[in-house]
Amino acid sequence: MRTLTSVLRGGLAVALAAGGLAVLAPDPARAAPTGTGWTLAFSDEFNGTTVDTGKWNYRTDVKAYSAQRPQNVSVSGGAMNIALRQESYGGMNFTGGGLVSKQKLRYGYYETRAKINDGAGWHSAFWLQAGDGSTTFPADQRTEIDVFEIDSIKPQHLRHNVITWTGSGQRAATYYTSGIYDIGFDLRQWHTYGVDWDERSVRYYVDGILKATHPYTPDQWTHDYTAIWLTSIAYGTVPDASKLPSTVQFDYIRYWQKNHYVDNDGPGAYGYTETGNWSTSTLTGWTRNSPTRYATCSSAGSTATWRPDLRAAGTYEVFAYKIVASNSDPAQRYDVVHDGTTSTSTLDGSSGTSGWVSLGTWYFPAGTSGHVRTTASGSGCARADAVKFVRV
Ligand SMILES: [Ca+2]
Ligand SMILES: [Ca+2]
Repeated sequence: MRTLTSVLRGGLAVALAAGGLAVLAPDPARAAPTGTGWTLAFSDEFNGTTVDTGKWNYRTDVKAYSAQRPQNVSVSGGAMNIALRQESYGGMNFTGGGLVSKQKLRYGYYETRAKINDGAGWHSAFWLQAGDGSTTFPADQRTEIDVFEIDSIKPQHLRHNVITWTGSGQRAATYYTSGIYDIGFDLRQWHTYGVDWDERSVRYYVDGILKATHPYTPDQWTHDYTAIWLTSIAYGTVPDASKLPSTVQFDYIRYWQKNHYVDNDGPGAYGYTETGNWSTSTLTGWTRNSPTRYATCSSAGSTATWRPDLRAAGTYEVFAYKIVASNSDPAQRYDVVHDGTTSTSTLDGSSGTSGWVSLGTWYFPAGTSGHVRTTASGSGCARADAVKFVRV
């Protein structure tokens, strides 16, 4: 068997076996993203022999010039491979495919290493959005972050975007794009694509180099949870059938988390509990689509507790989201428990501006021992929304 071995940047050996698919050598040590405090929280190295259907849905929609099929997705040779075919299926003459993570994630650093096909007509992407792969227009579609979009007709060109939606294919106003640009090298070779997404901005990296930055200002300020999409479809121009079948490959997907949020709804609400009497308020908090809560006014002692599961020990600055109203508790107590010690502060909810308020910076062990508890003073309406632990 003819085997061609070459060494790419980073020292990763690649053997190209007869038959065309690159067979990757064992991955080098995982490099964490720039800066401190990152913890790997989700990954698939695609080093097995089957798709891990515990982690992934298949993209199965019909769009543009292709239908997407699970049969086109395989894991072998150290990579996830999407076969691009000329075949009649789903009313189309071409088929593509891809994977969509079942777990929805939010802020952090996401990275893949990918290699697009040779031949015009295919749109490959590493992107973040709600959905299970059956449609790109799910009802809960809000934030779309395109870490890369590459149309194979121009294999040196790509684009990075933040697009917002109100659901089911209806666009919202916010749209940021790098525009399609020439990156100066061939994207049919392996390259690394990363995105650092936080509550204010989205930064895109190719081979570790910052290529574009966009604000993150979702129209509904939803602080969205999104799935990871690794996909390729026939799009833009009818595929060049002389180049088919072909393959798009992804070496791995890795997600690192640094900061921890606990809101009082949604997937992040795992760590939120209450005692006493609380009701849902009409006032807006950190996330417009998430409720805020208030304790029975002028009744002392109701508590709300936010308890994140910190993935890594370290120093975190702790913030509470203060909601200002004239009848809010002017002396709402906050106890932060950090490594067995309690630090107490008092916030005046009846004055100032709604927003994040720092409670202090401390060392926390990993796990769920660290937490924030607020207690109503009884002199106004204590309010509870979200807290965050920001790694410093
Ligand atoms: Ca791999
Ligand atoms: Ca909330």
